[in-house]
Amino acid sequence: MSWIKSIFNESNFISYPNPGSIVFQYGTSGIRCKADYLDHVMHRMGMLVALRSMCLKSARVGLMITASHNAHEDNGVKLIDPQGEMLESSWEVLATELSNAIDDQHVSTVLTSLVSKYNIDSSYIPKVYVGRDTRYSGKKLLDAVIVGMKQFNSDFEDFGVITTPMLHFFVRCYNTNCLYGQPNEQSYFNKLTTAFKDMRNMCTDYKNYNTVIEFDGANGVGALKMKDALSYLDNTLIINMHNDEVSSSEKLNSKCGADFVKSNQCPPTGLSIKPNAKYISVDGDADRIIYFFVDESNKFYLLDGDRIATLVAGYVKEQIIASGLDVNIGLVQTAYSNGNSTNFVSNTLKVPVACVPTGVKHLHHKAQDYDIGVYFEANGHGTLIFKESIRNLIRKEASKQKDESKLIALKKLICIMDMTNETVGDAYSDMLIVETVLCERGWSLNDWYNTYADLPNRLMKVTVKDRNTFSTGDAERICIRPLGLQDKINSIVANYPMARSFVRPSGTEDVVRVYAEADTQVHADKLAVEVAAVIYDMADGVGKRPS
Ligand code: 16G
Ligand code: ZN
Repeated sequence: MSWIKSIFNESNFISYPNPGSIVFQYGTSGIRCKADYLDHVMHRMGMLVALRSMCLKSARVGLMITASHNAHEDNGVKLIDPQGEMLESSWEVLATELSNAIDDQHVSTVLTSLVSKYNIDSSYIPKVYVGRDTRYSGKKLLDAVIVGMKQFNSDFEDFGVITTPMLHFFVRCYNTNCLYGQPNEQSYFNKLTTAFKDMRNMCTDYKNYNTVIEFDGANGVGALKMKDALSYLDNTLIINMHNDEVSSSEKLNSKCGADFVKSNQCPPTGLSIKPNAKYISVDGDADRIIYFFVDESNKFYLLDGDRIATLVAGYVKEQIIASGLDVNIGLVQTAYSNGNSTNFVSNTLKVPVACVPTGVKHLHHKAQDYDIGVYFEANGHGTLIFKESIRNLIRKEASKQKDESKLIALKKLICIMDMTNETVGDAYSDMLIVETVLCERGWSLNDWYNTYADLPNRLMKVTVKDRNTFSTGDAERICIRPLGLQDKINSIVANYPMARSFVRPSGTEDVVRVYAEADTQVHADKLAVEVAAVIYDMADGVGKRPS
């Protein structure tokens, strides 16, 4: 009998039956659905994460329980690979298969074939870090994960309630022998915030820059951890907390947080809006961040992931030039990035831009092609990554550089590196970087907003009978199936100036998404509706026809 089968035959094996009412899919953001359906999924993910570690010869891996910006009734799970990156794709397929397996017999068959495929040796001790967001359901789901991990005698550490990016950071710390930092909250805040304060000390003239931030914590873990961060920041930033009620679970992401503000293009509820004040919203697990402000006439201005990317890429490029190093930088976006941000990056910043399909792992992967890769989704999820050799080069040059201005640029690059969580998008780290660049430039949010003008745009959803009949190509910019749809989109787009539109099946909701941009808001709105109506007609639309 295989060693896997014998685990299932032990008298103390605890069974978590699959009620069979839902089909699960491990997508770009793991598995997510109503928390009530997740017990058996969590138990199986506990076993899978243990095997992932064993397969990697006891490297430390991570498991995060979160449903990010989803409503409070939902929950989910995401696995983290040893360098703090997303789980390898071939294992995503296994996670899907395991979650849908009908009974223990089926689970043990899937695990047995996994063990033989990867030749996993039972003598490796699995090592896992686990964490969860503030959702009420998290604790119970964690218990199921622990049962699964214990069945494989895992050595695990539970970090309790933490942000998703913190867990990614801790996993990398462990596997780099702590070269990246210590795997604990204190070291995380110390590393990032010390670099931020060092850089702040180099800034002599703040001009229009304002240190006061109105912080929308989405009533989630981002608010909790920002409170912890305050003692490290030593008043370098004045952070006024809003939407920080983590004890009332149903308030999580409710009419607040980064996803709400970005999707609805309006301020969150739960805070008063003062003209020209600086607002930040994060999402329910604090891996996304967006900025916004309103002017005296109450007009709303959003500074999203595209804006953060251009701000950061432009600044880092300047420092590279000033340092005299021969280092390349590139920016990675998705089709959702505003056309004018892409033009600005290529034509004004003269930084190469790549476009990849939606989902952080695609952006992260592409960013690795550059010495320094900056990637952001328009929704505010992103970071920058440095090649190991470039990180070492910058530090080495700084240790021997005699030229004062080159040395300053190198020191600034080191600070930026040290305040970056390179493993994944991180609202806290991203905030420190944005605040640094704004301070260095002496900019208000209005100054930042005026760097270029966004093209008016509109997002829509269409519900169809089966969104799996849709497939896309060219980084989601072309719709391949249903056949003939792209031709129709092209002819509609041709009627509007500066227009662009694309459609893709959502990975997280049962809908097809439509993006449209054009010279005016009226045109963008009309374009979106026309494209949505064509989808509805060609793909068995459900509910009301878009109008
Ligand atoms: C997930 C992705 C996010 C992406 C979004 C798209 C990660 C960690 N998260 O939240 O990057 O923008 O899905 O959702 O990869 P959609 O497929 O429903 O449009
Ligand atoms: Zn998130």
